[in-house]
Amino acid sequence: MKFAHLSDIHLGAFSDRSLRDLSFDAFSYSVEKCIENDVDFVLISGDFFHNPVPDMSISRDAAEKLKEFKDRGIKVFTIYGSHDYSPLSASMIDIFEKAGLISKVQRLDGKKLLPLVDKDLNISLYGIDARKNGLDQETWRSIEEIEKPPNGTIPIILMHLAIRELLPYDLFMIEALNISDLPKGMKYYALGHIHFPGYYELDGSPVVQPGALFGSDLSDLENTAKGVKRGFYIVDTDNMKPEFIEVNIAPIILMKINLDNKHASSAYDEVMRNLGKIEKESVVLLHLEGNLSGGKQSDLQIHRIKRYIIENGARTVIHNQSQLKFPESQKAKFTGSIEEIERKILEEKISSSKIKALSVDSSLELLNILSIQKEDGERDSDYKERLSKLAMKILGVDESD
Ligand SMILES: [Mn+2]
Repeated sequence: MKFAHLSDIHLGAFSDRSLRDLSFDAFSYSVEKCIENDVDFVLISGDFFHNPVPDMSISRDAAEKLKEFKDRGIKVFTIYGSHDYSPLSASMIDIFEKAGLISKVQRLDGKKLLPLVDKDLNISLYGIDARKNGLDQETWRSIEEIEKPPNGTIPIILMHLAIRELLPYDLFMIEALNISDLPKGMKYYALGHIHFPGYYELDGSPVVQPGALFGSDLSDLENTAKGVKRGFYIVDTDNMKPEFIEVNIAPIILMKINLDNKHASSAYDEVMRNLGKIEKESVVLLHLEGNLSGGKQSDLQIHRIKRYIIENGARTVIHNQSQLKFPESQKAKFTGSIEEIERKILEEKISSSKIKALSVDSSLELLNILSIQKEDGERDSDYKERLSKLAMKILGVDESD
């Protein structure tokens, strides 16, 4: 018997359309590979979706893929990840479960963890759901007893949390369990949460972390560009040996351009000078860094640079200039708290404005609207409407106009 172990698929992550599509393609390709390899069941160790209530189109496409498993009698088991768990509303995972496309594994009786026993597959699945950030280990720490699996079944546990021994070097400071904290006696430990692949053994049983299937943010993509492998595992239950199936859906290229002591307007030329051959359909991560000698944001001509890279074959360009510093002279004109600085800048701009402007207070109110967060489960359209209603009110515009 064979099973697949995937994790951190994060469907619906990324605002960039191409990246969101690629993350779905990675899942779609993995489903194909699972079917091709004749797996009997599939484990997903959390973060199937990036949000508990994802976009309708992503949910539809995901349902279509899960249906391909169902039509072939391949059962899919999951736990909540920190991203697809919602304390307030139902999660899309719950809807898929009700529709019979996926089964949630966690069974708790007070402080006792029970297995989900599947007689057809002869497996006992234990699962620990994640909660929101920081609470990932809370459920696990509260468990006092684990019910024994029925004789002859294979015990497997799914967990969405960090294990110290499987952390990459640069995450060493995050809160994590030790391998010795894991319950003994399982034949396979299906981990999720950390976006790097990792492998360990506990009393001869594999402790496996597939990592992110594609990634959920730019630092994941940067790690892919630097050589971190993306994919999932297929395990033969005869020998419990996990085999990594690489999922390389598009080339991801990191382009770092150092602009130390250069004027902002030289960015375009520097990119041209450093631009190697752009692989077709690649994702280019353009990182501008360094201390500029002069110039301002608009001198960088980001749009022109992006257009050039796209015209030369890239699928998309994601630009990051968090490590780029403009000259000191442009900074620190005002000092104080953020609120005080905002007020001073507005006072200056409004007093020098030749057109009729809003008052400083109204401008600040308007600015504050932009910091209102979307509520958990709120639809994009409802959120936009809520914000624009508030803005209209401040502007004194009658909505029926
Ligand atoms: Mn994740």
